[in-house]
Amino acid sequence: MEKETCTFSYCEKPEVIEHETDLLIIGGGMSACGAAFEATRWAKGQNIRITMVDKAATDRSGAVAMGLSAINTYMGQNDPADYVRYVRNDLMGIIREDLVYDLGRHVDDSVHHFEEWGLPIWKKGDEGFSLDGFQARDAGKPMLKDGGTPVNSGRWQIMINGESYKVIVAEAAKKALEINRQETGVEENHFERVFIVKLFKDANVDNRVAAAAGFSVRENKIYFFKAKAMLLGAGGAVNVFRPRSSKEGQGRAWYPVWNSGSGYALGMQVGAELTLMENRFVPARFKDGYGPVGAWFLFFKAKATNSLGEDYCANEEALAEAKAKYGSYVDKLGTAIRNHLMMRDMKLGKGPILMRTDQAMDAISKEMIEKLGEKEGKKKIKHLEAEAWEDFLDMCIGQAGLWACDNVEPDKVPSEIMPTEPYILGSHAGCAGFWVSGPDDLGAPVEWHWGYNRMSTVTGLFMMGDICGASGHKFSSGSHAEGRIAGKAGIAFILDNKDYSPAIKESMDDISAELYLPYEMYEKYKNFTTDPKMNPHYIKPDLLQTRLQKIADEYFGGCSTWYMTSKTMLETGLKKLEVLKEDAAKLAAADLHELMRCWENYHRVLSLEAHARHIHFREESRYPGYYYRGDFDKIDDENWKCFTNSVYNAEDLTWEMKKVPYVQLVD
Ligand code: SFD
Ligand code: AMP
Repeated sequence: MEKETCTFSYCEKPEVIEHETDLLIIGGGMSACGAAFEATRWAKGQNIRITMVDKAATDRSGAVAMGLSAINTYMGQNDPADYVRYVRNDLMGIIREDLVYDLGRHVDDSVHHFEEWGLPIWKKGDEGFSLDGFQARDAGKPMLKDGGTPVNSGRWQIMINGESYKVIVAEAAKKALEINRQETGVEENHFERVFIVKLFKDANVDNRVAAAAGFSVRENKIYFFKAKAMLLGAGGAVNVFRPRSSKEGQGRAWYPVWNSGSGYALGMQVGAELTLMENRFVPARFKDGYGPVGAWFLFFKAKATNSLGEDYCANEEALAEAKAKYGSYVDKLGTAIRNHLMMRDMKLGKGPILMRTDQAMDAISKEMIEKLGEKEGKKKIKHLEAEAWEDFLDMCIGQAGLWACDNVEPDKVPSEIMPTEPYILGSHAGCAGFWVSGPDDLGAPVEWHWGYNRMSTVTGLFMMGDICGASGHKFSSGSHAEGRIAGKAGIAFILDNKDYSPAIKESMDDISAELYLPYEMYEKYKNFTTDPKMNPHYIKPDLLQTRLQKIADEYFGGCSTWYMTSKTMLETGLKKLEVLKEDAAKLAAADLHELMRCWENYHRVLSLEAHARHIHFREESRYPGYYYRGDFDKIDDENWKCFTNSVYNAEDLTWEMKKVPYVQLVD
């Protein structure tokens, strides 16, 4: 088919705004806010300009938009080496221990800052019961940094009143950016509602990132940022697989629907090396509302059972069967294995799986009345019931709405939980992302360190949060801490390369034409049809997304095959994906919102392709409960206890795949 081009014969030419900076932060989420805060400190007095660009409004952008009710990574009295052991177990034995340890030794400082900035953190009360963040403050409990004792739900997780978590973290980042703006005298350094589409390499310096192009999602404007270094924190890939939610519920997902794989796509297209992209996260969630389960399992000590009331994680037969395939990894009962055991029971018809919220609340009530007496105990129980609702109101309002609609009173009836569709991410219980340089003081192989912490294999391009690979279980606090690590390293890189000035070979006209092509397509062909959704000349983003999700779901191990795939299924799906990628050149947008949808979906296509190619390369089932290779349904440590790395060549659309030895650093 002839390639379409944009000559602005049909759509209006946008205004082009060129912005030169030193450090460009792409994203405005947890990692990006950490980066802005830390980079500003190190840039002080150096006349280094820092700019943040976010596709949304930073106050509520990213995964923490709705808020959270726990901070899942806090060391407290724990040794970071233990944190490494925990992450390694949960991620089936293969992680970059240097990155994980590095995060563990820095993360608490981020949490202490959150509290100083106003985040209410639960504390242990005098009689051993928990006080929420406000009660703790009113009772004069000390802050964490001054020795206050948090309420740990699990070993690493602490409870917060977190509805405004993101607003609080964003405020500090925005303040930092403003300090930098005043110091450097620039007019503007925080761009919201600008969607970055593409990165560009330097015209003269080999393998060095130099610029980023995007467009405003509100105005007819294209933005072109030139920078000496970039920190990429644009989050994971959501809505890549066909979701379980359908029709009027469609659009609901557990992870943020607006994180569309830009983080992966932007880095991949300039050739940054990826690692463990086969990994994914399939969270067990409250059915249909996607409410997180952690607080219920860990804090309320609820048990999940099959419909017969049996603990599916304690079934001897199931455990023996799993051990025969997946070996000693089963003993650890990590997230993937718990999923695997739940799925087994569901496939045997022992569903629905139920979270016994009623029994948990009952046990807590008894304990409280026993310890505090009838009156005080009942008062405490009321407060706890409110907390159970707030767990969702803080971070997944839809789930609270669904409970209310279904007349669910969690203290009276259990609720269904269910494995969701897969998500590609690297900061929660998953580790898909880029291969980065680590710290040099932790005994890691020399080839894991090439100068600057968290710098990718593209010079000047740093990765953080969801897209920094092989180092999951960072969560919100760890992503912030990783942003700070990258922010500091980015400034060091700029200071060490003072004479560099970015230069690009592409013209602004060509870049504008590429970004606005979907507009031109729509305007050119919109009259060839009676229904603007259907057209022989173009494809609208929602239809492209439907095709993408169908391919992912049916060929790459989505819900419809119970997460099962194989060499032949992957190869068939990859062929369909190639055609879809070709068709993406015919994407059409009727307005700015759809223009964003077009590019979001293109980013999803690339993220999914990386995911599928990695699953294809790794000939074993390393992550049962996340996905299965039916043709290699076992863990094969002899051949596959290694990282799987890849590089995408966007010029000729080829992939280079390789194994990289895993090295254990912590006993
Ligand atoms: O309950 C572009 N997370 C949890 N972390 C915790 O610590 N505790 C919890 O309780 C957690 N849980 C949880 C969590 C997330 C969600 C959605 C729910 C529940 C319902 C995980 C953390 O939130 C997560 O680990 C971090 O936020 C990851 O940080 P980061 O920086 O990697 O991603 P981000 O915060 O989503 O920010 C992404 C940013 O990129 C922007 N962006 N900007 C410009 N151009 C583009 N093309 C862009 N594409 C994206 C976004 O706007 C955003 O600012 S629980 O399940 O365990
Ligand atoms: P979730 O709400 O499922 O995202 O979990 C929040 C935190 O609790 C994460 O750190 C999870 O790894 C952990 N978690 C969730 N469920 C369990 C469980 N059954 N056992 C141990 N840890 C869990």
